[in-house]
Amino acid sequence: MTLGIGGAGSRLAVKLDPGATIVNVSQIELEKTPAEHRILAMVHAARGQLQGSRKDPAIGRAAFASVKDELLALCRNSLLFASTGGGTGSGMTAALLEELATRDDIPPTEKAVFALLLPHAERESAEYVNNTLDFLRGPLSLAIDTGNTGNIFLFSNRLKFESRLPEDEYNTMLVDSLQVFLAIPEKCAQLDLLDGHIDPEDFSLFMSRPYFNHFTYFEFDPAKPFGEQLRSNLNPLLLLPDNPIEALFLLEVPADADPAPFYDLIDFFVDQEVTPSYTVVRNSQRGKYFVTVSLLYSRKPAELVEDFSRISEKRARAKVRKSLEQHVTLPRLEVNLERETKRVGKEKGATEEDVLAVLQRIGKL
Ligand SMILES: Nc1nc2c(ncn2[C@@H]2O[C@H](COP(=O)(O)OP(=O)(O)OP(=O)(O)O)[C@@H](O)[C@H]2O)c(=O)[nH]1
Ligand SMILES: [Mg+2]
Repeated sequence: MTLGIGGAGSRLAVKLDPGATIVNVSQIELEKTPAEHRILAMVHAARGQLQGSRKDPAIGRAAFASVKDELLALCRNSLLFASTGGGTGSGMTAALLEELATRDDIPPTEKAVFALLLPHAERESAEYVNNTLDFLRGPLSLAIDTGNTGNIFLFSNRLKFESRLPEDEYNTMLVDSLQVFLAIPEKCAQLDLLDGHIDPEDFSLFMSRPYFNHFTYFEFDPAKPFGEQLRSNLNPLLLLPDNPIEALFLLEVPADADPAPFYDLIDFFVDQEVTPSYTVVRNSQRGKYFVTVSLLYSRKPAELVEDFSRISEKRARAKVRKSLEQHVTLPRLEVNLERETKRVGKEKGATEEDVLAVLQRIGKL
């Protein structure tokens, strides 16, 4: 089952799965996206049904009440898409995550997997950025702490803006990329097995773990260290990963090539104290080794916010810093300027008179 909430969420969900269910507060936006199932969430506003959440997550949250039971049932064992910037996607998904966090342990087979789309902070509006910060720090962290979500993919719009790509083309890139990862169990079933074995149950269990999932894929050259190749082939559509807690890989070996290089990948992960799940298959269609790898990693809320700011530039970093400052209260330091200056002056080899003269000149004393 695939679910899409809000504008971006709906477009991505339907692109991945034409049978997806989409949810919106806007009847117009709902009708614009061809989907098999559409759910209109109601907002009881004085002016009747709204055309959108005006980038206000409070409206998305309020609308969640009207579809709560339906969404909770639908999100079981589902893949849910939403942007973290818009009002509908982030508000409704925030309310859903908070609801999931209140549940007793959700069994692995019923966990929801989240594909979240983050704005490119340097180029997108302050509302989108602030909604994202609230979302990452609050509901997302809460739900992960309770262990009640499956994997979380943190997609970013950075490359879309940097490469000036049309929205629909970028959506296709995101979905195609995700498909490569999701195709692992199918490839394991269809191609000739050489070593290891990831069956659909193993794959579902991996997906049900409450961690961030950074996946990527590339042609692997067994003559070079795997770690270097992984670092230079991280997925540019996703936020950067941290050290993995769990890992999974599929190595496709060309016709007549030796499967043994897969031991390099195992050694690499074992060095990081991770025992990976893996499958090695023969794929005669390939001229070179091809690896699809997924790293599950965990982040604290503040680190998540930093990850988000790391992909942004100066303007956005200032915005993120301001927002962090609002939440971190630093103790006030009482400093006697004259005493402190004399101390620093002494350390630096200047006489007290030199330092005091400078301070007087700049009007500090
Ligand atoms: N890649 C991509 N990004 C999108 C798309 N549509 C919106 N966005 C991004 O998603 C964020 C806005 O969220 P939307 O999903 O449009 O908003 P919404 O959830 O419908 O909420 P409201 O419209 O405010 O009610 C911004 O960061 C946009 O750049 C899309 O089709 N593709
Ligand atoms: Mg919208």
